[in-house]
Amino acid sequence: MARDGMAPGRLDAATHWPGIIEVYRDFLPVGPSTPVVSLCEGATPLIEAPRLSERVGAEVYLKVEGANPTGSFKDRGMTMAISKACERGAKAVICASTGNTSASAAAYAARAGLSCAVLIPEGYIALGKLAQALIYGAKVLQVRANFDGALAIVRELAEKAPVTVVNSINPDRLEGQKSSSFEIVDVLGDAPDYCFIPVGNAGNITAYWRGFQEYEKAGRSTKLPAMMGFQAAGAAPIVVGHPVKSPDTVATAIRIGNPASWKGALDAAEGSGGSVRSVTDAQILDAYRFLAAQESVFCEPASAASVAGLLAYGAPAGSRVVCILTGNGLKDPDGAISQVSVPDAVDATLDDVLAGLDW
Ligand code: AN7
Repeated sequence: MARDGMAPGRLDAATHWPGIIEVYRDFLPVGPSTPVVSLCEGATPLIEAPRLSERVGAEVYLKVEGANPTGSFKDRGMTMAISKACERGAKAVICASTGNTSASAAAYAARAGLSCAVLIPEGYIALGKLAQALIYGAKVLQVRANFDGALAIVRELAEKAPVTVVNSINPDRLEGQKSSSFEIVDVLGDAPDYCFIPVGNAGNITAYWRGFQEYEKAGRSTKLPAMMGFQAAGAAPIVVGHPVKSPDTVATAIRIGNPASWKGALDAAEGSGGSVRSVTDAQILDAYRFLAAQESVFCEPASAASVAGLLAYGAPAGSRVVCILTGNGLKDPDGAISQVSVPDAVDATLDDVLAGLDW
């Protein structure tokens, strides 16, 4: 069945999605002369999660950010950061990254014809993300440090070289990322009661909170959600109240010990009546497998922290909950394979296949 307002039987050019800058221009710091560098990011699925809803007794939706062009929510921020960098005449961009920022920066920089350098922590980046940064043509340096160490070098470097930092310390990034809150309100007709979200460098929770607030001020929603942020227990500086020197978690995307937007996360949690709490790696992996097997959404381990938080701490009966699934499961094939057993090959005979299927 065609949706209302859509021509049946074909894609309607009038409803083609041109990316978050064109759609939410009124809420973004862009002008008529800003060159828009877009890969049609945004408009990601907000899908109902019937089994999760049943399990927690709430009305739960999943915001599938892995459906963005490079497979993570970073594209929302990167379309803004790269467009604004171009407007200001930048020739090169740089970031430190646990992987997704580097993939997105590399893609949008290539699109804009900018050169891109990325610093990644040696040995702690999912294979798909490394592949992306390299194939999009970025200059990739593996640094013998964790993310926090790599970001410190990027900050230092930016003071000496004519290069734009596209980490979320760049305010344009958060401006773009707040667009996901707009989409959630547009689809649901109002803000949800709760927004569960993974927290690493804490830019995204800051951006979502800003988005919900701006939309409410503009009369697009009647309420604000409580922001529920979740760090991995081995990398939970905001929860323990001090930087963590050697953060450690299976969720490499959020293996961060000293978040740049620490204050933004606290403001979001406190200002919304929410909280920032931690979930263990075991809880993250349980949620990760549950989402794939029960809701057919294959996200990356860090993304599952939001649902792990919902499963661990719950939500009031009947409340409307949106869990943000920040990145695509295909980013981290090793993470998935480590959770399943890969079957041995069988001979290509009917008997062997039937025996292998155990039917
Ligand atoms: C899938 O790519 O920090 O709290 O360098 O990739 O805004 O940092 C990634 C972070 C959650 C946490 N989920 O978001 C990077 C990077 C996924 C992520 C986060 C990240 P923030």
